[in-house]
Amino acid sequence: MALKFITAEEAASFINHDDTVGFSGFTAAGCPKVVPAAIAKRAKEEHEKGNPFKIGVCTGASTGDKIDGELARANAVKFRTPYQSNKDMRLALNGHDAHYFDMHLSELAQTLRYGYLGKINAVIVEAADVTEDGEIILTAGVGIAPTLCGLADKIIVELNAFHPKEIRGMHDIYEPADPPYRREIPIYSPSDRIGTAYVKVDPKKIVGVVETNLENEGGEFSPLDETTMAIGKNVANFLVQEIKNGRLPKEFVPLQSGVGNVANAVLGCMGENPEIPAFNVYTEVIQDAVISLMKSGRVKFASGCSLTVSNEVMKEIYADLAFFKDKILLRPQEISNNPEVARRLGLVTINTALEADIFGNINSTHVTGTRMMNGIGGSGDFTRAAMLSIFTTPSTAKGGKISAFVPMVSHLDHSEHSVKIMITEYGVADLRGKSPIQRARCIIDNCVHPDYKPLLNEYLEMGIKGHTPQNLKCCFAFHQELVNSGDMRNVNWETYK
Ligand code: 0RQ
Repeated sequence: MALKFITAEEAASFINHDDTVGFSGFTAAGCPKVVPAAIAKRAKEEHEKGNPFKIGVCTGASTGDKIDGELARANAVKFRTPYQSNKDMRLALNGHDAHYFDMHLSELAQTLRYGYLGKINAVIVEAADVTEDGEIILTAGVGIAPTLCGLADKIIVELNAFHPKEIRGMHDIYEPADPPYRREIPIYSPSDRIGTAYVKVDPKKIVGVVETNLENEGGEFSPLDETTMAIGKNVANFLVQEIKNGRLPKEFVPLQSGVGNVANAVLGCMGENPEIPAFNVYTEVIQDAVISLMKSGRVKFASGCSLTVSNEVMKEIYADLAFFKDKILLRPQEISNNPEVARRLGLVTINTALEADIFGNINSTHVTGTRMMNGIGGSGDFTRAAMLSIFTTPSTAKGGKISAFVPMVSHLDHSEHSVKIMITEYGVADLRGKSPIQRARCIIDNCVHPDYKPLLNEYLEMGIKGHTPQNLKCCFAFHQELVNSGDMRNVNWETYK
């Protein structure tokens, strides 16, 4: 069946008010770029005519500004799932202009297949290649594209010439059967290939192909600062000790690490540490540090859901595909983040806390318990299933006015039962085999900023009884003080008791 080439505006005309629309990609990698902007433009035009125009938006994870930014600014979002990190989308979610379901990333594909989120009317998918018989070669990110293509009534392809057709072979597309027919996912090592190189769709569903030639958005890393480097070194040194003490196998286990500068620094420090053997990565986002460690032989193989790398590194990969192609596999997030596989492979997982409490509970998502920052992302998929789950955070935020450690988290994403290790620029708190009061002492001694140690010690010294010694009148004093005076250091326990 011949492919029909259309403009972005024509593609946008296939999308109607109240539709649920899926987008390919994971982070800005692999996201369509011109059709979402055309949908946003269409929404604005409809609004000007007095007509409603809002769509449900399902993606792999966060996206570029072309999806989340454009659609949020056009007030064109009815609901959004499963993860975002865009300032305008954040405003829309926190202002109740759009509803947000913050979901474990591994669960979204099956949630859609089970029908819990209703019908998928259309999917916009970025491709490096598409054939007349319906084989789509994805680009730098997979996300939930295979599931969306299976479920959607209409498929719009953004054929992006920036990505070479020769990327074919870097993806491993696999969808498990749904219960009661599901079998084990047969991945026993990060490099195991279990699926196809392409997404196979019914070619009759492809309503049009829009040609582009555009780099991924964003993806640059800020220069590493002292705090980030100290966290990275603390993680690397801790893992070396674990190997020396026989608590991690000497050949090491695959590593998962979250997004951002801290994750990039941790990987860099691990790569530089000669006492850590060359390792494999089984993660969601493959960042710049992984690629540079691959070149130096320190990372042997990386399985992920996206190449969330700077454009400079993306070009490097494409210039030397022969080197990288047998060292990288891009999988759907249902597989890259699969808890069954994470538990089997015995991952060391490293994710970021927005705040933690002294008893080891983690808030990764809500500022002062109310305002959504980004979302839980894949951190829950990996943390609960890990062999060793690590959370990192700088000990303070906003120039010291906010302590990352509080008596009780204002929102809970990862509980004390799943969190094994906390690491800041000050040190490491090993929470394994410790009671709540022991965990609290360990975190205060090793991770908390000196400005906040006396306050948190005083909290414990209030003599509160109970297995977890919380004072229900004072447990949110840090947050209340931030609201009242703008600085958690001003807490006076007498005011709150
Ligand atoms: O604010 O942007 O105004 O400077 O939060 O903090 O320290 O720059 O760190 O960019 O790694 O983000 C948890 C949000 C950290 C992220 C979070 C303020 C701080 C700054 C950003 P500014 P940093 P990061 C991967 C897996 C989700 C869970 C996860 C995240 C801004 O890592 O979304 O790991 N994780 N998922 O000043 C108020 C606090 C604060 C605070 C920091 N306690 N209160 N503001 N900030 N702590 C995702 C995927 O699955 C794709």
